[in-house]
Amino acid sequence: MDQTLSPAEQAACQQLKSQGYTVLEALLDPEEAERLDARGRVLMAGKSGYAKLEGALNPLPELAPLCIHPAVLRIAGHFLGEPFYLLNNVCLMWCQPGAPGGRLHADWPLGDVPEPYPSWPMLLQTMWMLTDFTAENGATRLVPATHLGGRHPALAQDAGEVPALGRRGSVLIWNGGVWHRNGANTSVDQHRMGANAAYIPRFVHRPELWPRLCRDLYRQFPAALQQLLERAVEPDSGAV
Ligand SMILES: O=C(O)CCC(=O)C(=O)O
Repeated sequence: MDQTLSPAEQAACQQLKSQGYTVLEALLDPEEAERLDARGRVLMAGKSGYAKLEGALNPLPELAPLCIHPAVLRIAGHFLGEPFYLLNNVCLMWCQPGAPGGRLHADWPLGDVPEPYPSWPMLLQTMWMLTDFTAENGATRLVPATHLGGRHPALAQDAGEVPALGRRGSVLIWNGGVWHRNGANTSVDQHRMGANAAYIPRFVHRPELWPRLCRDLYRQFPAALQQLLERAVEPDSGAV
Protein backbone atom coordinates (compact mmCIF):
# COMPACT_ATOMS: atom_id res chain seq x y z
CA MET A 1 0.00 0.00 0.00
CA ASP A 2 1.23 3.51 -0.80
CA GLN A 3 1.74 5.11 2.61
CA THR A 4 2.32 8.63 1.27
CA LEU A 5 -0.46 10.95 2.32
CA SER A 6 -1.73 13.41 -0.29
CA PRO A 7 -1.94 17.09 0.80
CA ALA A 8 -5.70 16.67 1.32
CA GLU A 9 -5.11 13.57 3.47
CA GLN A 10 -2.44 15.40 5.48
CA ALA A 11 -4.91 18.20 6.14
CA ALA A 12 -7.52 15.60 7.15
CA CYS A 13 -5.02 14.04 9.60
CA GLN A 14 -4.29 17.45 11.10
CA GLN A 15 -7.99 18.07 11.60
CA LEU A 16 -8.44 14.62 13.12
CA LYS A 17 -5.64 15.38 15.56
CA SER A 18 -6.88 18.82 16.59
CA GLN A 19 -10.68 18.49 16.22
CA GLY A 20 -11.15 14.72 16.43
CA TYR A 21 -12.98 14.40 13.11
CA THR A 22 -12.85 15.31 9.44
CA VAL A 23 -14.98 14.95 6.30
CA LEU A 24 -13.50 13.90 2.96
CA GLU A 25 -15.71 14.87 0.04
CA ALA A 26 -16.60 12.86 -3.06
CA LEU A 27 -14.68 9.63 -2.45
CA LEU A 28 -17.55 7.44 -3.62
CA ASP A 29 -19.52 7.74 -6.84
CA PRO A 30 -22.89 9.28 -5.81
CA GLU A 31 -24.78 6.80 -8.00
CA GLU A 32 -23.12 3.88 -6.21
CA ALA A 33 -23.92 5.52 -2.86
CA GLU A 34 -27.55 5.86 -3.93
CA ARG A 35 -27.65 2.20 -4.99
CA LEU A 36 -26.18 1.07 -1.65
CA ASP A 37 -28.67 3.26 0.21
CA ALA A 38 -31.56 1.65 -1.67
CA ARG A 39 -30.22 -1.86 -0.97
CA GLY A 40 -29.78 -0.99 2.70
CA ARG A 41 -33.34 0.25 3.01
CA VAL A 42 -34.66 -2.99 1.53
CA LEU A 43 -32.56 -5.03 3.96
CA MET A 44 -33.90 -3.00 6.88
CA ALA A 45 -37.52 -2.84 5.69
CA GLY A 46 -39.90 -2.85 8.63
CA LYS A 47 -37.50 -1.12 11.02
CA SER A 48 -38.56 2.31 12.21
CA GLY A 49 -36.84 5.37 13.70
CA TYR A 50 -33.07 5.08 14.02
CA ALA A 51 -32.29 1.63 12.65
CA LYS A 52 -29.04 -0.33 12.46
CA LEU A 53 -27.90 -3.34 10.46
CA GLU A 54 -24.78 -4.82 12.06
CA GLY A 55 -22.47 -7.04 10.01
CA ALA A 56 -23.81 -5.53 6.79
CA LEU A 57 -20.95 -6.97 4.70
CA ASN A 58 -22.71 -10.34 4.86
CA PRO A 59 -25.91 -9.35 3.06
CA LEU A 60 -24.28 -6.48 1.14
CA PRO A 61 -20.72 -7.43 0.05
CA GLU A 62 -20.79 -4.47 -2.37
CA LEU A 63 -19.77 -2.41 0.70
CA ALA A 64 -16.29 -3.98 0.50
CA PRO A 65 -14.73 -1.24 -1.70
CA LEU A 66 -15.64 1.34 0.93
CA CYS A 67 -13.73 -0.61 3.60
CA ILE A 68 -10.55 -0.62 1.51
CA HIS A 69 -10.69 2.84 -0.01
CA PRO A 70 -7.01 3.84 -0.37
CA ALA A 71 -7.41 7.28 1.25
CA VAL A 72 -9.18 5.79 4.29
CA LEU A 73 -6.58 3.04 4.60
CA ARG A 74 -3.72 5.55 4.46
CA ILE A 75 -5.32 7.71 7.16
CA ALA A 76 -6.13 4.66 9.30
CA GLY A 77 -2.55 3.43 8.93
CA HIS A 78 -1.27 6.86 9.94
CA PHE A 79 -3.19 6.75 13.24
CA LEU A 80 -3.36 3.04 14.05
CA GLY A 81 -0.09 1.69 12.65
CA GLU A 82 0.12 -1.38 10.41
CA PRO A 83 -1.54 -3.78 10.36
CA PHE A 84 -4.93 -2.69 11.62
CA TYR A 85 -8.24 -4.47 11.45
CA LEU A 86 -11.87 -3.93 10.55
CA LEU A 87 -13.87 -4.41 13.72
CA ASN A 88 -17.53 -4.49 12.81
CA ASN A 89 -17.94 -5.83 9.27
CA VAL A 90 -19.78 -2.56 8.57
CA CYS A 91 -22.93 -1.31 10.26
CA LEU A 92 -25.62 0.50 8.28
CA MET A 93 -27.12 3.36 10.30
CA TRP A 94 -30.43 4.62 8.99
CA CYS A 95 -31.91 7.77 10.49
CA GLN A 96 -35.49 7.99 9.28
CA PRO A 97 -37.77 11.06 9.31
CA GLY A 98 -38.90 11.68 12.87
CA ALA A 99 -36.08 9.64 14.46
CA PRO A 100 -34.84 11.17 17.75
CA GLY A 101 -31.25 12.24 18.35
CA GLY A 102 -28.95 9.74 20.03
CA ARG A 103 -27.03 9.93 23.31
CA LEU A 104 -23.73 11.77 23.32
CA HIS A 105 -20.90 9.26 23.85
CA ALA A 106 -17.35 8.18 23.11
CA ASP A 107 -16.91 4.78 21.49
CA TRP A 108 -15.79 1.35 22.63
CA PRO A 109 -13.29 0.43 23.96
CA LEU A 110 -13.07 3.69 25.90
CA GLY A 111 -15.85 2.67 28.27
CA ASP A 112 -13.44 -0.04 29.43
CA VAL A 113 -10.44 2.31 29.69
CA PRO A 114 -9.72 4.34 32.86
CA GLU A 115 -10.07 8.11 32.50
CA PRO A 116 -8.30 10.07 31.24
CA TYR A 117 -8.46 7.93 28.12
CA PRO A 118 -5.78 8.55 25.47
CA SER A 119 -6.11 11.37 22.94
CA TRP A 120 -4.88 9.06 20.16
CA PRO A 121 -7.53 6.78 18.64
CA MET A 122 -8.02 3.28 20.02
CA LEU A 123 -10.81 3.08 17.44
CA LEU A 124 -10.93 5.00 14.17
CA GLN A 125 -14.45 5.38 12.88
CA THR A 126 -15.72 6.06 9.38
CA MET A 127 -19.24 6.90 8.25
CA TRP A 128 -19.81 6.73 4.51
CA MET A 129 -22.58 9.08 3.55
CA LEU A 130 -24.89 7.06 1.32
CA THR A 131 -27.29 10.02 1.33
CA ASP A 132 -26.55 13.70 1.87
CA PHE A 133 -25.95 14.40 5.58
CA THR A 134 -27.79 17.57 6.60
CA ALA A 135 -28.59 19.27 9.90
CA GLU A 136 -32.25 18.37 9.33
CA ASN A 137 -31.95 14.71 8.38
CA GLY A 138 -29.89 13.59 11.38
CA ALA A 139 -26.26 14.10 10.34
CA THR A 140 -23.81 12.81 12.94
CA ARG A 141 -23.10 15.54 15.50
CA LEU A 142 -19.71 15.86 17.16
CA VAL A 143 -18.16 18.05 19.84
CA PRO A 144 -14.83 19.30 18.42
CA ALA A 145 -11.65 18.50 20.33
CA THR A 146 -13.31 16.50 23.12
CA HIS A 147 -10.99 13.54 22.40
CA LEU A 148 -8.24 15.69 23.94
CA GLY A 149 -9.97 15.84 27.35
CA GLY A 150 -9.92 12.07 27.90
CA ARG A 151 -13.31 12.07 29.66
CA HIS A 152 -16.75 10.77 28.81
CA PRO A 153 -19.57 13.32 28.47
CA ALA A 154 -21.74 14.02 31.49
CA LEU A 155 -25.33 12.91 30.94
CA ALA A 156 -27.12 16.19 30.20
CA GLN A 157 -24.20 18.07 28.78
CA ASP A 158 -24.85 20.85 26.26
CA ALA A 159 -21.42 20.56 24.81
CA GLY A 160 -21.29 22.71 21.67
CA GLU A 161 -21.78 19.98 19.12
CA VAL A 162 -21.70 20.59 15.37
CA PRO A 163 -23.25 18.50 12.58
CA ALA A 164 -20.89 16.78 10.14
CA LEU A 165 -22.38 17.85 6.84
CA GLY A 166 -21.58 16.34 3.47
CA ARG A 167 -22.89 15.25 0.11
CA ARG A 168 -23.74 11.66 -0.74
CA GLY A 169 -20.42 9.90 -1.39
CA SER A 170 -18.42 11.75 1.28
CA VAL A 171 -16.91 10.04 4.30
CA LEU A 172 -16.81 11.30 7.89
CA ILE A 173 -13.81 9.98 9.85
CA TRP A 174 -13.60 10.41 13.61
CA ASN A 175 -11.49 9.45 16.57
CA GLY A 176 -13.71 7.19 18.70
CA GLY A 177 -12.82 9.39 21.68
CA VAL A 178 -14.54 12.51 20.36
CA TRP A 179 -18.05 12.94 21.77
CA HIS A 180 -20.72 12.34 19.17
CA ARG A 181 -24.22 11.06 18.45
CA ASN A 182 -26.70 10.87 15.61
CA GLY A 183 -28.73 14.05 15.18
CA ALA A 184 -32.52 14.04 15.31
CA ASN A 185 -34.16 13.73 11.90
CA THR A 186 -36.54 16.69 12.00
CA SER A 187 -37.45 16.44 8.33
CA VAL A 188 -40.70 15.06 6.98
CA ASP A 189 -39.29 12.97 4.15
CA GLN A 190 -35.47 13.14 4.10
CA HIS A 191 -33.80 9.83 4.94
CA ARG A 192 -30.22 9.65 6.18
CA MET A 193 -28.21 6.49 5.54
CA GLY A 194 -24.61 5.92 6.68
CA ALA A 195 -22.29 2.93 6.39
CA ASN A 196 -20.04 2.76 9.43
CA ALA A 197 -16.73 0.86 9.21
CA ALA A 198 -14.66 0.82 12.40
CA TYR A 199 -10.90 0.15 12.43
CA ILE A 200 -8.88 -1.07 15.42
CA PRO A 201 -5.14 -1.25 15.96
CA ARG A 202 -3.67 -4.72 16.29
CA PHE A 203 -2.78 -4.36 19.96
CA VAL A 204 -6.42 -4.15 21.06
CA HIS A 205 -6.97 -7.90 20.74
CA ARG A 206 -4.42 -10.39 19.43
CA PRO A 207 -5.40 -13.91 20.52
CA GLU A 208 -3.46 -15.39 17.60
CA LEU A 209 -0.12 -14.48 19.22
CA TRP A 210 -0.18 -17.23 21.84
CA PRO A 211 -1.14 -20.91 21.84
CA ARG A 212 -4.78 -21.58 22.65
CA LEU A 213 -5.59 -23.55 25.78
CA CYS A 214 -7.31 -26.93 25.33
CA ARG A 215 -11.04 -26.54 25.97
CA ASP A 216 -11.15 -29.77 28.05
CA LEU A 217 -8.49 -28.43 30.40
CA TYR A 218 -10.21 -25.03 30.59
CA ARG A 219 -13.42 -26.71 31.77
CA GLN A 220 -11.56 -28.13 34.78
CA PHE A 221 -10.16 -24.77 35.91
CA PRO A 222 -11.76 -22.59 38.64
CA ALA A 223 -14.19 -19.90 37.43
CA ALA A 224 -11.72 -17.09 38.21
CA LEU A 225 -9.09 -18.66 35.97
CA GLN A 226 -11.68 -19.43 33.27
CA GLN A 227 -12.58 -15.76 33.18
CA LEU A 228 -8.93 -14.77 32.77
CA LEU A 229 -8.53 -17.32 29.99
CA GLU A 230 -11.84 -16.90 28.16
CA ARG A 231 -10.21 -15.26 25.12
CA ALA A 232 -7.27 -17.65 25.12
CA VAL A 233 -9.18 -20.93 24.96
CA GLU A 234 -9.74 -22.86 21.75
CA PRO A 235 -13.24 -22.53 20.19
CA ASP A 236 -15.94 -24.74 21.67
CA SER A 237 -16.60 -27.27 18.92
CA GLY A 238 -19.76 -28.40 20.74
CA ALA A 239 -21.21 -24.88 20.85
CA VAL A 240 -24.42 -24.31 18.89
O1 LIG B 1 -25.47 7.41 13.25
C1 LIG B 1 -24.77 8.32 13.69
O2 LIG B 1 -24.69 9.40 13.14
C2 LIG B 1 -23.98 8.14 14.98
C3 LIG B 1 -23.24 6.85 15.03
C4 LIG B 1 -22.59 6.61 16.34
O3 LIG B 1 -22.89 7.22 17.34
C5 LIG B 1 -21.56 5.59 16.45
O4 LIG B 1 -21.29 4.88 15.47
O5 LIG B 1 -20.95 5.45 17.54
